[in-house]
Amino acid sequence: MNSFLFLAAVSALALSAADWRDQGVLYLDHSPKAVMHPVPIRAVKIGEGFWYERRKVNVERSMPTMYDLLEANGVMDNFRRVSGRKEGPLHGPVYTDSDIYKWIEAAAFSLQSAPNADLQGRIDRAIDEIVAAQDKNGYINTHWSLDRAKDRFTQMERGHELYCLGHMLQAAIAYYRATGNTRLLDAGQKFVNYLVADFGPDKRPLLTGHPELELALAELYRTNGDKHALELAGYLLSGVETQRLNLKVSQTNYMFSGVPFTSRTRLIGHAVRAMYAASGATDYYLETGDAAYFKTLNTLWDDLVRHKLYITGGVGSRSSGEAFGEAWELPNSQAYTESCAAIGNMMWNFRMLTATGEAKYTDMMERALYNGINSGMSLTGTLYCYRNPLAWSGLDPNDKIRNPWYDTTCCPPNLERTLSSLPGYFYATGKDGLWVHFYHDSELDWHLEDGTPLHVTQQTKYPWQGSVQMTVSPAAEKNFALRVRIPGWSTSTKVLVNGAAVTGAKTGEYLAIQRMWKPGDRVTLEFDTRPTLIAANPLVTEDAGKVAVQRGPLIYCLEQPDQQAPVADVLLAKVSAPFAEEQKPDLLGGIVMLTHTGAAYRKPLESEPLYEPVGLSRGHTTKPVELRFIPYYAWSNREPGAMAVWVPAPL
Ligand code: FUB
Ligand code: ZN
Repeated sequence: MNSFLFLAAVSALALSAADWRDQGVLYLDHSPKAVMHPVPIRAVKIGEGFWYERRKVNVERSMPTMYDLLEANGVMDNFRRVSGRKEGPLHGPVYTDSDIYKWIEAAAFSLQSAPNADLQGRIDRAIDEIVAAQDKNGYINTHWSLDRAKDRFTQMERGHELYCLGHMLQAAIAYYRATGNTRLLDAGQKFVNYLVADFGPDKRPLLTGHPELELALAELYRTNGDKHALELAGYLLSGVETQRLNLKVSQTNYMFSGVPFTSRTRLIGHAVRAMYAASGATDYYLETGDAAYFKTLNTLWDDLVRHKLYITGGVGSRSSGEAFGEAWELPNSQAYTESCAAIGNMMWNFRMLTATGEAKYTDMMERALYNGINSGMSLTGTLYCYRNPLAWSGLDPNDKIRNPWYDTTCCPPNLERTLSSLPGYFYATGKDGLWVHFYHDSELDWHLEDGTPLHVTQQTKYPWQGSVQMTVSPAAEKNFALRVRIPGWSTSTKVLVNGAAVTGAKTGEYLAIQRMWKPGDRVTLEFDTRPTLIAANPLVTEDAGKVAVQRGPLIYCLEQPDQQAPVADVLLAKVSAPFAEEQKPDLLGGIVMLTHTGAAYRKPLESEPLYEPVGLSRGHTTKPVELRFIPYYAWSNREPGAMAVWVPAPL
């Protein structure tokens, strides 16, 4: 049997054996190093509250309007051009195909939560156009077709051929898990089969350039058992082709994927590439248990949290090369912090969580999700941030941070797919029970790993309030461990089962409550959401002498419309003074606003000299003002103006 037929046989066998409906955002049921198995998206219904409105807007506004914009900007015409269905020019940059793939993935995730004939119709029409543009040999990429077909795989550092395939596979898998339909998956598998047949150490060299295919190949392997896909991921991560392709790879190279993954010692270069490479490498570790990968992943993670992480969960300081900076190089207004990079951070940490069960990874996911990712989409769902800076001068009213469309429009559909896959991040099963990662009004209908049906509800106003009421109802009395996450920001937490206190809760860890659970058992969690002032390591020079405000998982900021003085002129007066907390149901979709005593320079700083002798301290000429903080994610949803996360304070 030739390898193509063999693969087809493997694929058909695995596809009929596994129930597509039961596969989560990551399908880890057979992954040897996974300590938990995420539940499928459809098992979790998100109720009223924080994410409900965001997700509703995502389905009703964001995805339909983004699809229309993809059409209007010629993304689908690129496929029609290659299939011969339409004549015209090629549109967009080299990675343009990936945007419709990410959109399909987003829409397919939402179908896993609820049917939607409009989105389903759009997906089906898009798939029809895509499949029609595929070459007989399986190759598909509209940029490298027709007159450019002769140049395929000649510019692998920048060509994005495999990056686009990675997104195609992810879209195909999400759609398969929504519908059981394998049309796009078959097309993606055909391209993979072509790569496996023609490329490799003893064949033609291959390189991803922009990592992405690696994690998609691992998920393909999990979906249909195609071992060649996993081997291909390992080959790409190994960086073995650097020499054969005569690439000048250095530690500061813009291209991240040419470097053998296990030789990395710090996060450098393009931030999204780094996050996707780390995600793919974690996937590879989850399947193979290769210890060298795990060691490198831990080294990189430490580099991230000790040196390169924004308080919002955003990553990537520099616009030049969309890259990480040096250690502690974390500028605020110049922060690049691309939405896709924060999403990549969440993706990587989800994988690290499933490999270890350590809550520090869930904390990181939550930090990115509520702040640096959530800021990426406007409350209307139709304007997006590509960059997510932590300060904004507001001096140039034409400088718009939120836009409906970008020439490189990678972030909008990435934000959409994150929101539509959200229920899939809430729970996972393990061999001895259930893991609870996130909190929100919600309902879980699933089962333990021995098959016992399990219904769990959460009632909460999280993140606005720290109290979570859960009911835990196995179909019949059952002894198992319920692992509830105690967030790293909750410095004192109470846990009760049926009103009786449970001891042992530790901040930033999972608490395993092992007992005989009966239908209707009640778990109460009381997290401490009191606002906290955070200081940065003084080596972060931009934040020296400043504080940031955190309440629960939310990072706050000052925005001009709420202030009594220019944002640039204010200080937080007394760090020991308490915050006032006020629910504002009609402001910015409903928020808790924080107020604190502050001071403002009597003369606006913009009228002061650039330099002056020490001793003429401007601090003596202040007047009292009230500082009003809003959650960072909600900034730039009103008239354009200044914003600051880090505020000067007498420390
Ligand atoms: O190169 C494809 C995508 O475009 C990257 O992930 C983003 O950073 C943007 O450069
Ligand atoms: Zn992006």
